Amino acid sequence: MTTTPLNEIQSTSLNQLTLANLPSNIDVPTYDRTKLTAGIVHIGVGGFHRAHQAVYINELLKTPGSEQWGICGVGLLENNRGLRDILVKQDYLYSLVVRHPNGQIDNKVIGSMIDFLFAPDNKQAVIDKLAHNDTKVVSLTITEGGYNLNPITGDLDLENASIIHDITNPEDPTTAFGYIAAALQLRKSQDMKAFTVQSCDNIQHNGAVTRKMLLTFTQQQDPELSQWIETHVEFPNAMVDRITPVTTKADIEYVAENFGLTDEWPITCESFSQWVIEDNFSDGRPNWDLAGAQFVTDVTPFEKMKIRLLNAGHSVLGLLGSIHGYATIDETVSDKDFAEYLRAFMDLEVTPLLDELDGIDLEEYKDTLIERFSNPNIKDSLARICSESSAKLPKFLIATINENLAVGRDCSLATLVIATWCLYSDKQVNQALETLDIQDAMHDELAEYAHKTTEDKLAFLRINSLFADLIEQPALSKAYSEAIDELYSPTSNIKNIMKNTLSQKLAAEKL
Ligand code: CS2
Repeated sequence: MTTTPLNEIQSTSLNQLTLANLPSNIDVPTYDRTKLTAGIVHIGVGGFHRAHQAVYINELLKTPGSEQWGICGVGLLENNRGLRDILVKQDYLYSLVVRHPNGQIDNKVIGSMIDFLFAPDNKQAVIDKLAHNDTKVVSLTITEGGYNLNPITGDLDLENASIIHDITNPEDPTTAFGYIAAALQLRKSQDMKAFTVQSCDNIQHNGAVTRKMLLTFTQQQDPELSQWIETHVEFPNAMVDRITPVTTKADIEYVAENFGLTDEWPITCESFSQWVIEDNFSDGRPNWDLAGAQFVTDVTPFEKMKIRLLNAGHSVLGLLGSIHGYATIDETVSDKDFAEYLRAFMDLEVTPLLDELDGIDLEEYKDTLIERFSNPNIKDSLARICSESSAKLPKFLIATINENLAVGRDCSLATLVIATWCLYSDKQVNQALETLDIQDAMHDELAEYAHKTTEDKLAFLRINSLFADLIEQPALSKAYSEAIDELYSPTSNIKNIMKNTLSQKLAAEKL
């Protein structure tokens, strides 16, 4: 497809008025948006929310009788100001470009969001919205790091400065937990029903984790409130899935050029989408199943399968591919050495840890993952995948290493990924010495430990908050130091190291 510079394209702004004049090949909301009320308040309106939950609701709203399930977005972070301005300008509409692996493209305008509150400007407005009678579900995509979960204790990190601030200043919240607690306090004092807190993040048992974090938080703040939450608030677990790359200038240009539409923040995503939800809600819920979601009584095996295969698979490709010099997931996985390594990791180090799932053929699931990763129309950057690895890897990958070690199973493929993460955090360049774009809340600490690797091979593993006592496991520390030796050798080449690690593993499996 050719692209014309933005300033040469005649385009109209996307908003409620311009909707009527869009080309007929864009699916626009046909329901009456003025009739919608916000039964859902969503905290964390990133690309994923706009490609996933908001799209399910957009579908559902086509069914009459669903008008109470509009979405009010909430941005807690200062850097959400720009998003708020764009959404307000566009009447909370945005375009969704769904790119299939075969090149087919579905274009939609999503209309399920009807309001957006930017918390730094008016905290009370957010608390009041959460406490509003219409609000039945408060959903979250606050990223893995947003839960302030200490991966070692499995509990809320009570040393985190924002958490300490929010516990001691209930009237001046800054975190999701602070806002939710303030709103539930208001509802409790007014004898109102509780809302459901629904996590949509990639955390195993995301509902149970959210519950535990909020109960610990409120126990410190107000034990009576904590008791009330324990009795009245439901936290359904859910598995969420749709690959949603970061929006690029090319995505904005695509929308302008093909639809004559200025959308300052369109969303591009893959065609695959899945949402498996436990059906526990405090005060009603949308019939998401009418829009393609699945309700189950226990989501645990679905979550584990997805996080340990898809998300961990992404991290495997992300870290190894970054050192090689690749920029995107599709580029990395279309290299057969990377595809083979990934498949062996999935088959030999993850699959033995997964439970049988009714109606799911794991072999087929893994084949589909590789197909999805290979989608040449989804340019999912390795920088996005590797961002916040310190919040992701404990759940995606280190958990797998621990479970394998506990039963004496080799996990050299995952171990090489951890050693590569050390090299990545230490040198911060790829094999061609090009600088890597690294975003991580623990960036400085990761670099500080990684920098000590030449004098102490195991230095990186001494980051206790990530690895706990992994270093004490002889099988692990042996495989890790061998990987470090290879990665730090002057002639090191990541593909050769991957090939050696894999062939040694396969040879050992045959013995
Ligand atoms: C990715 C996920 O952040 C990551 O590392 O693995 O964002 C992934 O694309 C989604 O979970 C797909 O559902």
